[in-house]
Amino acid sequence: MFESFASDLAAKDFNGFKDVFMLRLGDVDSDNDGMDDDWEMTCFGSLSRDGTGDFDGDGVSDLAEFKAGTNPKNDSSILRALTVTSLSDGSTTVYWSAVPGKTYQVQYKNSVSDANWFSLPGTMIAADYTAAKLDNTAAASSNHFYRVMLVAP
Ligand SMILES: [Ca+2]
Ligand SMILES: [Ca+2]
Ligand SMILES: [Ca+2]
Repeated sequence: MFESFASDLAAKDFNGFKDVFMLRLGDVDSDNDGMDDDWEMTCFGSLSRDGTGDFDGDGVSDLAEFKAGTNPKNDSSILRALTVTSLSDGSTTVYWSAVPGKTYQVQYKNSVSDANWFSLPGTMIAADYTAAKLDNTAAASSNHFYRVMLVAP
């Protein structure tokens, strides 16, 4: 935000009073590929990548890394489940690599062949580079398969 007496910043602004202008520096996506220009310039030095490529070859597209907040030039920087721990009372905790401030949803299914995923109640906002979610629904005897999803802001 800034104030200016300039008469050439907005059309027909001839009254001589100062006006308040808002300039948006971030979140500009001039090539409409879903990735902010600032981020593309910082990571790749140009806007030439369209998001479908996988610069670092970690299996996650540049666009998906932008959304996840991971580093598209580092193949160890990806969203992934890290470990699952189960206690004897049947409660299970899923840990994953996270980016602070991003929101995640953990889902599970009882068999790999099941068609549908079920969401554990509640999303969570990561406070650190590792996030964890407790699953009280997992009975000690059953299998649960997990996935961690990024929730769009
Ligand atoms: Ca862009
Ligand atoms: Ca990648
Ligand atoms: Ca990466």
